[in-house]
Amino acid sequence: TQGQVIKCKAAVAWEANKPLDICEIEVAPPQKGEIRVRVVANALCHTDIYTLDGHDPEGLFPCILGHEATAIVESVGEGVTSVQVGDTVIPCYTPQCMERDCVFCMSQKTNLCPKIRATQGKGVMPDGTTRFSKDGKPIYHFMGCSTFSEYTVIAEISAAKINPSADLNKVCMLGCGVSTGWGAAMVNPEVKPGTTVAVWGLGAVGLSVIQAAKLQGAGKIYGIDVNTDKFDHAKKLGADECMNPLEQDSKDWLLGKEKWGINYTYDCTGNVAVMRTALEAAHRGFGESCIIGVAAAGKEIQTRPFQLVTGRQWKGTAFGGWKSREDVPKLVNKVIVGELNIDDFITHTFESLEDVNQSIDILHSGKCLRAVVKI
Ligand code: NAD
Ligand code: AHE
Ligand code: ZN
Repeated sequence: TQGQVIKCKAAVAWEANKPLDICEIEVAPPQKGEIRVRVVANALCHTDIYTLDGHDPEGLFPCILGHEATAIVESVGEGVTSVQVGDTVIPCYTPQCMERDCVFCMSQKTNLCPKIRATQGKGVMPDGTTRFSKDGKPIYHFMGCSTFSEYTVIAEISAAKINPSADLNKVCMLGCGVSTGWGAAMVNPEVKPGTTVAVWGLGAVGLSVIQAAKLQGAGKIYGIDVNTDKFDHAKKLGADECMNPLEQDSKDWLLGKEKWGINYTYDCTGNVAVMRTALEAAHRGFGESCIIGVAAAGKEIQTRPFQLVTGRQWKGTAFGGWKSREDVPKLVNKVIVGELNIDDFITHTFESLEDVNQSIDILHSGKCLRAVVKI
């Protein structure tokens, strides 16, 4: 199939707020600096459904969603040297070009390589065109991954080559949610031993923040969610206490326990009112509040500047600060040796791409952390 168009099954989002259409599409061969991969497994992230629900200002239709996957390289385009046919990879929506003139890749302060960000946000490959079509009609890419498809094309710089002995039906989650949560407690901010942590939103992202904060030696961890079904998961992964903000104001509750506030607070909901609360519950003088959640189009954050004047720091993270091609393989190895555990995040498994709409319904229902679909 190398150099040929592949016909395969994909789940196409023709428009917002409609079920995905499982149909046959064409996937063009990889061009210069690109690779074509066969997707093995895909976990569903809240950001996929946020885009499908029409909340993403960058959302484009028709598109192929999906960005938490494992895959095997089927063919490579001109000039590709870092991966070969047959390699196992995790497509990463944050690439790492590693070029000496990339100030972001050369900096230890950030993972935000901008090399292909502009075209990625427009749903196309770096040359401005798409590799997907159906009956000649172009279909957009999504987040540089589009892994709700048997085959997809990604940039070489988006491919983290991983140990092929990993359980590919599990480590797909390291393509986004779980890596993000871990990084938000291990990298930026780096939770220090004995400190306090509060997390709003106990989905896979918030729970992985809790898991990593516990491993970092946090002294006290608070979990907050409107869905009380999530509390058992949170306690298992390290939360000391959980509360429902529909019953009591979460800031009042936290400040009643920790007089000057919480050392590290995290929004893992995407709700801008929660982001404000998380900032204002952070410790006077030096508390750090990290935005992980993705807010809907048109939403903005607000607070009194006094909250910052009095020493709280408002920050955010993309992909937990991990430099994708360098760090994701290391995270996979830590999972393989049992140093990091991802099993608790998989609540549902589906045997075929045909089931992808069921995985969406289940994540919407609040009963799911991660649903893995075998592609
Ligand atoms: P999820 O839907 O599985 O979990 C979200 C949780 O938030 C749910 O348990 C829900 O009940 C809870 N919640 C919703 N509104 C709430 C409120 N007002 N107060 C308290 N809890 C509330 O989502 P997820 O996959 O864990 O993702 C979480 C967020 O992180 C999403 O916004 C997602 O788009 C974003 N995200 C960001 C990054 C990044 O790199 N910054 C990476 C992955 C996901
Ligand atoms: N398209 C949205 C932005 C969405 C967003 O912030 N995405 C997160 C990752 S969510 C993963 O599930 C992110 O890391 N963004 C950095 C980037 O470069 O996209 C919008 O508001 O336009
Ligand atoms: Zn995601």
